Amino acid sequence: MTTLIIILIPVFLAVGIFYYWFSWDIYDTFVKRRQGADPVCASCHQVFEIPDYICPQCKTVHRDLTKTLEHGFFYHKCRCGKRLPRYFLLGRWRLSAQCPHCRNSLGIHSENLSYLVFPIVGGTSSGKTAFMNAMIVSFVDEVAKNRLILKFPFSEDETLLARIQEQGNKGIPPHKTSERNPRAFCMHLTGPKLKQGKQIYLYDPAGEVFEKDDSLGRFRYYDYMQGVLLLIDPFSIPYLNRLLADGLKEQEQTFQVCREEIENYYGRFINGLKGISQIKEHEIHNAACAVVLTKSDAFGLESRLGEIPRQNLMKKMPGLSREDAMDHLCREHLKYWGMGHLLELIDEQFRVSRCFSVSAFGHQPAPAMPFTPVRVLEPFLWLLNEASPDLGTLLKKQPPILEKQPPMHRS
Ligand SMILES: Nc1nc2c(ncn2[C@@H]2O[C@H](COP(=O)(O)OP(=O)(O)OP(=O)(O)O)[C@@H](O)[C@H]2O)c(=O)[nH]1
Ligand SMILES: [Mg+2]
Ligand SMILES: [Zn+2]
Ligand SMILES: [Zn+2]
Repeated sequence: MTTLIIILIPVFLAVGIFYYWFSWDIYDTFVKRRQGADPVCASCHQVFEIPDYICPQCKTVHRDLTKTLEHGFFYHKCRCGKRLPRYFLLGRWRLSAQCPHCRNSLGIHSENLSYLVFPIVGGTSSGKTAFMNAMIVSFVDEVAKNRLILKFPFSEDETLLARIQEQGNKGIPPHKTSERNPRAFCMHLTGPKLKQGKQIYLYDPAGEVFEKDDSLGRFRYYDYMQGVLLLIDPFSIPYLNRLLADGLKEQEQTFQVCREEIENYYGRFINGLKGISQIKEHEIHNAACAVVLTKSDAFGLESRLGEIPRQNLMKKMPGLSREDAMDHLCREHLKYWGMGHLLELIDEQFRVSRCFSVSAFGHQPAPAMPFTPVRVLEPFLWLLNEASPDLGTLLKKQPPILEKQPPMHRS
């Protein structure tokens, strides 16, 4: 009896270890642990452990391919006869994959991938779409300089980029966004110096969703985002809005100002965030918050929040980096304009925050005058660095380009 037990123990152990290594846990062991996050659907925003895989021969959808063992141990035999690899190491990642919830394609589905998710938050006409468009166009150029390989997992995003570039060259402002719960704009980055692929998701909903208390509960990506781009239209800040009332009235046909006060939509955003991510009342959210003051070309704002005042401040305070100097300038102005309390809230509620000033157009839009975006990459590169320091370091290696002062407009 004792001899039998002595023989059986190693047999059980061997079977256990064998099962562990060759069961679906291998996914965790070799890939998921490296990846650090579950796949995310760009369309319905759900997170899931394993996508559905599609047979390349008969297009049958296979759920839980990695878990079902009855049709084979290493390969799953499809009803058409095709053998589908069950394990990452056997090439499962080459199969087309789709979201198990909404069945939309996952586009590029390499299994060595991490997801960097950044929603844009801002009221109607705060400049979200103009900023996102300028940021994407500038990012594509930046990536080319850094020998990173950029792909678009979904062809519609590539088409959208071409349209944005064309409209930017003609100086045409974006249309108002109608989609309230949009799919993400996706970019996929790899490169010889990047150990792990990055899938970047940007979300730009219509500003109306921030005007109602209950609209944000559907935004599942608030739960797993690594950073947020919180947009503030400076001209919607009551102090500036009153000060420039006449000029704003005169230009209201061509220059739209966000009607919603930032403190209102920030409050709704935080409520939505708390509801979804279930963080407690005084808990700090682990994401980074980039506070972005838009439209710096308008009404002479560039002379207060632009390159020249930044350089002047850096001369006065030699220890300040370029980023710190811009943060300092923006914070001082926001406090002066009565937004000190908002800054305190942001600092309390997020792991880290930083302020930026940008112009998506570089000047007031005029026919056939191409947009010349100003500093639009700074908030994005900062967020990327906060979310993924390996990517941030690669992008930082490029020395910053000193911007030209954009043409000044009426102040
Ligand atoms: N001068 C100037 N105007 C800007 C800039 N960015 C946005 N605007 C103005 O703000 C308007 C609204 O910009 P959008 O980017 O469409 O704003 P949005 O936040 O996406 O608005 P919704 O889609 O309605 O939520 C534009 O049509 C311009 O009039 C900028 O960089 N400079
Ligand atoms: Mg928009
Ligand atoms: Zn098949
Ligand atoms: Zn989905």
